[in-house]
Amino acid sequence: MEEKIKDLRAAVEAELAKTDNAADLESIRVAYLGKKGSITDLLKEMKNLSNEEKKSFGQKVNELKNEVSEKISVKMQELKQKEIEKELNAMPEFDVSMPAKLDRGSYHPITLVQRECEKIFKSMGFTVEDYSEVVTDYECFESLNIPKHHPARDMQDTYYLENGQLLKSQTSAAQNAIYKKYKDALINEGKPIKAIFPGRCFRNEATDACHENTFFQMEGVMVDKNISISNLIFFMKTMLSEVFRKDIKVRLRPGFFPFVEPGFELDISCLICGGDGCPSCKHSGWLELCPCGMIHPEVLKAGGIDPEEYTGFAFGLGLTRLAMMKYGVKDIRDLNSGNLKSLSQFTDDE
Ligand code: FA5
Repeated sequence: MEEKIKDLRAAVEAELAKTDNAADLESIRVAYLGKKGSITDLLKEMKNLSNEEKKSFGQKVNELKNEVSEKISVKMQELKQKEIEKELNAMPEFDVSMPAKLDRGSYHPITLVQRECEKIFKSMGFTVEDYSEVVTDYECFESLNIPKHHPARDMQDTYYLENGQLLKSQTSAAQNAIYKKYKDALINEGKPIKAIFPGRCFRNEATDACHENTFFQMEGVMVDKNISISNLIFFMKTMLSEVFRKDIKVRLRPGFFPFVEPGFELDISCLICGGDGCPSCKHSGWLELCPCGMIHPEVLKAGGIDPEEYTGFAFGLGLTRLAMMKYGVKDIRDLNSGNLKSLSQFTDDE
């Protein structure tokens, strides 16, 4: 029996030394330690031994079993380690200090167009103002000559908070605050009010290729003595020729907004279809881009400015639509989609 144990130990060691893969190692384990394995078989032979012999033989077989099991698991670790080293050696060498090949980030087309407009108006002496997205009913409507229950509110249904405030439906909502901010400099120092205020607007809107429920406008106002429609037309023309840098067809037609008198709709010929009509322009060939007009006396009064002494113009440029026309985006919803693949094509060098 002693002899058998010695032989088995030697046999296992010889086989382990030869093995170089996990599958062979598993076969060795089964051949020696499995239910019908050689070491397990030794235990079955114990029934022929005396009680005294059984005790010492059983102890020796168990020692052999533990020893073989330990050797197999050590060998398994060695093989795994070798496998990892082999895989690492097979990998191509690379320079960890090389810059990663990542997609370059880009500005959103609306940001690009907004910055361009800001640059143009700043160069003409306008300040750029920031304004809250959550405003009061007074700011968004009442101060703009739109009392409660006025039908003009229907066009600008928006999202209301429980405290009565609302998400602004138009950047005109900042007009009153701007007049109040700059009126003293106008009245006491003769400094004209020249401000633009871009911002996000919200409307409870059925969306289509040219309407979104969240979009950007850029409001502009100028107030001084003797401001007339000619001033308004000059600034509108300059802005459009600077943004598009090519001839575009524009039309000015009467438009009604309670906060301007007279009021105009400034449309541009659709640059997606060249004026033939398509979903982007509701098949009319024209796109409403920048309503404008002379500021209503009641609105100036609400801002603390005497309409007998001062006049002014205001406009509400549809920035999102401008981005569509400038970059040939057929569907306004693509601009809010967050689809990086389609938005990244507008990357510029800024
Ligand atoms: C206004 O919002 C007025 N506050 C503009 C104004 C300012 C008039 C100052 C006079 C003086 P309107 O609702 O038409 O007007 O919107 C102005 C522009 O915003 C539109 O011409 C259009 O370009 C854009 N716009 C309006 N609604 C949407 C919408 N749902 N999705 C995308 N753009 C829109």
